[in-house]
Amino acid sequence: MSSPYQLSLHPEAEFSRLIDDPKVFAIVRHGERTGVTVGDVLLVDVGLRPLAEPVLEVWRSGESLTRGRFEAIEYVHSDTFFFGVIKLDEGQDASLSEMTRQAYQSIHNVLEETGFPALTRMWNFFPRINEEQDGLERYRSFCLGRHDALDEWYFTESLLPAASALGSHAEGLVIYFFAARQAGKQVENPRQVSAFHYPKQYGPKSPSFSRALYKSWGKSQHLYISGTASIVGHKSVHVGDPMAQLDETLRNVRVVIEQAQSQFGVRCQGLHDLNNLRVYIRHPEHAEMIMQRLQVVLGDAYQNLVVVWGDICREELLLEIEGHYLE
Ligand code: 3EB
Repeated sequence: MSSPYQLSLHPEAEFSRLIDDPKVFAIVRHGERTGVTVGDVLLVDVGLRPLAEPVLEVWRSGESLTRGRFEAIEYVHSDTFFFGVIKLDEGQDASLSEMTRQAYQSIHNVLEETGFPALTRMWNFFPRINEEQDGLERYRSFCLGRHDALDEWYFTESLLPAASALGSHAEGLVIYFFAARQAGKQVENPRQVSAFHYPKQYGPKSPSFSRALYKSWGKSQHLYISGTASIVGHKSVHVGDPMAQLDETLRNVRVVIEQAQSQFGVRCQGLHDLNNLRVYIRHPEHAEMIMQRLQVVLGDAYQNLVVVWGDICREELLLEIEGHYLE
């Protein structure tokens, strides 16, 4: 079997062509607003402003697809993979942790119903991530709701998906995700304490994600690398120094790739082999120097870079990087 789906990056100007491409099943668009628009293509606006082109992440598949809605989730799936998205508006009545718990419960329900029990990759976006609300930072509140929902589910730590959780600058909780029929393989980073084992000082319930997930689709290999930051052990390092945080983050991403190579024979040879890298930057004024350095580090692969304005889940972290290897 070859890869069931592909990812490509495009400038905004190509939007109208892509939305009419019969193989495109989802477009993730960076811009000011949050929203989910349903049509032949699932259009996901995540509320992260782009700091450069390209701004469109385009998911394509040659497989025959089924589209549907379940509770608040819009989805599209083939025989082999599932893509879904949920957007919830924060009202007066439910806390962020309760909303997150509900969202993850719905995700569980739809995956149970359609027969895709293995979450592989998840993205979570919501505003004011570092703000305190009812005595708890909103990121920690999100982690609490996610943890509780996954606890009720069958989840064991070794099955946790790769994930990213970022602060957007638009209203609403948006979660989009991929799932499969069979589980992938967890990849952790020996330089970092596993996020699901972070000590209590970072919140009442630990963040439920794997550093990366390796998934084979027959002969094709995928490596999903979670949001990665300047953390060594469980501590943030290089506080106040964006360039040193960038170097440390790249070191962490490289080590995760090396782990995937040595544990599972993943053919990804390094950063330059990734199909995409998404960089989240807390302060837009840091973007230029970060991008200049990435241009040097990545060479030709710099064209696979998406750069957006987003808040990282710890106040002192200035940037975060995620990526995909899809062959
Ligand atoms: C970290 O390593 C940085 O809560 O889903 C990165 C990726 C981070 C995913 C999540 C959080 C999440 O802890 C933050």
